[in-house]
Amino acid sequence: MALKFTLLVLPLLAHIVNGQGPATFDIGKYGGKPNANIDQALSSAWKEACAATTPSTVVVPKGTFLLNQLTLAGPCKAPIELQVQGTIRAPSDYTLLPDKNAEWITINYVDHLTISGGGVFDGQGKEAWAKNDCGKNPKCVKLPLNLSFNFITNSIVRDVTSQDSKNFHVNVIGCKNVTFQQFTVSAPADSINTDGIHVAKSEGISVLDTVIKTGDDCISIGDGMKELHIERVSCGPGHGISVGSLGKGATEEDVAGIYVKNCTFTDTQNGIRVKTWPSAPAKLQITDLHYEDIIMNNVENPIIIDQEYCPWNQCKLDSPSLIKISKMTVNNIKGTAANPVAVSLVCSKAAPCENVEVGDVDLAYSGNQGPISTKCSNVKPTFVGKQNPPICANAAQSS
Ligand SMILES: *[C@@H]1O[C@H](CO)[C@@H](O)[C@H](O)[C@H]1NC(C)=O
Ligand SMILES: *[C@@H]1O[C@H](CO)[C@@H](O)[C@H](O)[C@H]1NC(C)=O
Ligand SMILES: CC(=O)N[C@H]1CO[C@H](CO)[C@@H](O)[C@@H]1O
Repeated sequence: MALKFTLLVLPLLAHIVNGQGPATFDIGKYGGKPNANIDQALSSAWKEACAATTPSTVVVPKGTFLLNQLTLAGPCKAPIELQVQGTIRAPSDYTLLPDKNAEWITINYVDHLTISGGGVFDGQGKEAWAKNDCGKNPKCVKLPLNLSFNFITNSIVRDVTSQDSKNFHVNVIGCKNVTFQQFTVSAPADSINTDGIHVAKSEGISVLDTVIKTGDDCISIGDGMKELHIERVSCGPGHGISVGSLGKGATEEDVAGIYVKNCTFTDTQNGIRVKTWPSAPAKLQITDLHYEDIIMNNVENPIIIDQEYCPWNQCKLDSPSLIKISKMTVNNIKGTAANPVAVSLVCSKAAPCENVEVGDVDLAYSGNQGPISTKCSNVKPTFVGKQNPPICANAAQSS
């Protein structure tokens, strides 16, 4: 222990003594005070840090700080870290956000960004959720997201919490090689549309060792997502890890390479899910989906492909989804279902699922709404290992 300590700490001290550690830009030096607004202070600290030609750290120290709305823009001249030790709090009334079409905190065009520090981004969503009827009303007021990452590359977000976002907690668009590690999302089960992490049009995103408790999808995967690795994520409450919903935009891009491994779902509406809209224009491919070593604790729909996704009767079922799902493997899924239909693979008549392989599924249903069952259409999976319950065994399967 002592030896390890010396080995680790001495070079670090030397580094700092030599003046080669990252330069620190504490918001306190820019007028940021606890319990007061820090839009200006954080913006100034970021601008100076971003202009530095050596690595820099912007520090939001311990304490609670108020932030109305901010864009932190790159490109920066050197790697930059945003260390949030305290709590950054949004106004509870979203009508106070200066730009109602923008996110609460937007980070654009930064390479080698680290967000760390153990602190909290508090979206103060309670008032906003009460007003959100976007599930039912297409003309609803669009609420701001919490943290928006656009065109961020080679970056890490670790050891911070996003709490009570007014809308999606984290939105990742146009990013490449970004890892979320020991990231926490926390919002109540009844909060509306508070997806944990939404990723789309990005490549090489990892979500590791993360706890997501929210009112909507834990992780939602939009179009154009390539190479997403989700490992050791615990999800619940929430709506599970979902690809989609996809299909509504004619220009949506393919989704490829989704790897979900060693995750736990507890009291969620879904476990692993793919959802696409019927009567919708997009013809894209969803391919290479791999799910393994997953525990389901009282999950309503542990394994679900729904190509007739149509909540609140917002669409017609008469023409099938044009999206093709292929190369999907599901392996070693254990636990309990809260609904009798534990596995539902409802693929599109227009583009049946292909190369679906299912192995070692062991799910139990302890409720009283009938025996455990599965539902399959337009899919002929291959099976390896055991299936309990038997999957696609009944006559309901069509093709
Ligand atoms: C939170 O993030 C989402 C996604 O970017 C955004 O739509 C929302 O407006 C953000 N703002 C707040 C205050 O939650
Ligand atoms: C991905 O980003 C991490 C974190 O900045 C970096 O260490 C790594 O080298 C990057 N990987 C590639 C392939 O560029
Ligand atoms: C859900 C699940 O399988 N969790 C396991 C993930 O991996 C860690 C470490 O290997 C185990 O401790 C978990 O039980």
